[in-house]
Amino acid sequence: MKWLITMALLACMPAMAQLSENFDDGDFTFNPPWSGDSSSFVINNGQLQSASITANHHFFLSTSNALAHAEWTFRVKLDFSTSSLNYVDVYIISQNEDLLQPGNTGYFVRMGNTQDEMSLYRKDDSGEVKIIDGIDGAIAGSSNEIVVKVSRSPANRFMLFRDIGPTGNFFAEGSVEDAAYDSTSHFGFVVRQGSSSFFQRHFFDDVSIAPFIPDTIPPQLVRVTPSGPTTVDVEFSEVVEPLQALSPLKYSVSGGVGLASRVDTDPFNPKLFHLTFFNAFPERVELRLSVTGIEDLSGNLIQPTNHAFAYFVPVFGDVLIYEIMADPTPPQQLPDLEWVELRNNSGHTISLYGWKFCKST
Ligand SMILES: [Ca+2]
Ligand SMILES: [Ca+2]
Ligand SMILES: [Ca+2]
Ligand SMILES: [Ca+2]
Repeated sequence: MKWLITMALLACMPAMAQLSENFDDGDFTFNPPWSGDSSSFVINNGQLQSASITANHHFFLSTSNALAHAEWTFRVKLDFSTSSLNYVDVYIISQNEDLLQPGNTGYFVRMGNTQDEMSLYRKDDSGEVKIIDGIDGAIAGSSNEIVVKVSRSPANRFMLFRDIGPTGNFFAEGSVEDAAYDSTSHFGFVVRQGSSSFFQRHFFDDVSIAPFIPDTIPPQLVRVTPSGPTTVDVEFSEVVEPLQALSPLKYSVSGGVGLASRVDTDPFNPKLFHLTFFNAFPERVELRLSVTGIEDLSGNLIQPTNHAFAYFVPVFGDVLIYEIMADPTPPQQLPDLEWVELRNNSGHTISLYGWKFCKST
């Protein structure tokens, strides 16, 4: 009887299992099963690869998924220059197993088109609508490997991120609220290819669909490093609202320095910003950088915070060579290494970036 009740309870539970697929078993027909234009795909070296050799072809593969508020991540390699006739659509939400059914509804990430961008679209019965317009030229290379992350909160806020390279750093493409389609039956890939130079050049891997986990942790300042008499680099613990972070009014320095005059993004690290101040930093003085009014992408506001730093150009005597260990095979209880011990005599943090240890004669 207990067994019957357990079975009945299990049958009532919604199918909310998460999906994790790396194609490493070499078979997309089971565990989990993917279906659609099966003859137009193969698994090559643990990746799903397009296999169609038909010009002007539009083809798809999809798998079952019931999570419509989730975090989706997947890896895509487009081994060609994208264009208006050569792109992929990754359906994160689809009401149909057949992603290309004309009346299908849902949401997809389009990678490529005339703008060589990565954007989020809503697919309505009547057509498609771009709802997050990604930065133009983001995937303008002749071979593009991208990890894509999309999340949708219970309040229907979509966020789209890209990591090109990949480098391990996700850049935000944007966010939008859209509640049109609240359920899903499938996830999948659509390839649109033009001429033969685009055949078999689409690769997909490392798909994960996991329940949405809300971000309730405010951003923090993790690093403040002076880079010159009026410039300092500031790094946050996570990606923050770019419009807020790019406002010089959000940053001020004690000791009479005052507000920043400009803020620049970093091309490689979305958490890093380069600040310039109107006034020079007094040398060898502990200053405090205050940051206010900056939120993470979920709207959590940074706590009132300040971070100490000191700017100065080291002079003779600030850094001392304290010990030289020149024995490559030490007698006992020491690692089999040679080293030089430096002592910072300045009372302030000194970056050794760019320093060299050399002999003058
Ligand atoms: Ca499989
Ligand atoms: Ca794989
Ligand atoms: Ca764009
Ligand atoms: Ca956060």
